[in-house]
Amino acid sequence: MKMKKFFSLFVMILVLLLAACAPAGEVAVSQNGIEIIDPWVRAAAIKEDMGEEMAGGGAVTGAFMQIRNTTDRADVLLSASSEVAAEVQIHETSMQGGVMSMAEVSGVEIPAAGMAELKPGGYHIMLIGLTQELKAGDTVTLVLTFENAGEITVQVPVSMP
Ligand SMILES: [Cu+2]
Repeated sequence: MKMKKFFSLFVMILVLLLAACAPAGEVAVSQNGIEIIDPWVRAAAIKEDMGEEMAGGGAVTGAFMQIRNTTDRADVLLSASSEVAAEVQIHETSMQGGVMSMAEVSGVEIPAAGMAELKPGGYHIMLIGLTQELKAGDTVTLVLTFENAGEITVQVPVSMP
């Protein structure tokens, strides 16, 4: 009786542990061994009083996601593109002398059987020169180019931070 109770407690803990290890996010795309998990783009307005020049070149936003590499060799996110932005760059945010700044990087490595996280304050995909307003509930098509996995197209929901 006592032993059975102990065993059921053990099973319960095991189930809890396994649940904790499972990926929390939702896989949006799985292709060539790469999984794109929980992608989102930050909503962004294009102010009309910016004028035509600013509306084309001034509005920016960021795209964020987790990238899982299920293969046994490292891959690199090299670039991205989207029809809603004139230019798309991969950026890394860092603190320099107490000031937050960001710079373009040549790529983000996703380790073999590992993950990379693109999140506010870290690596992110920068959409520069938005061609349209991005409202929560919209969907943006993003094409990601990986060194090994090639091009992966992902539909990214727009949301407020
Ligand atoms: Cu940036």
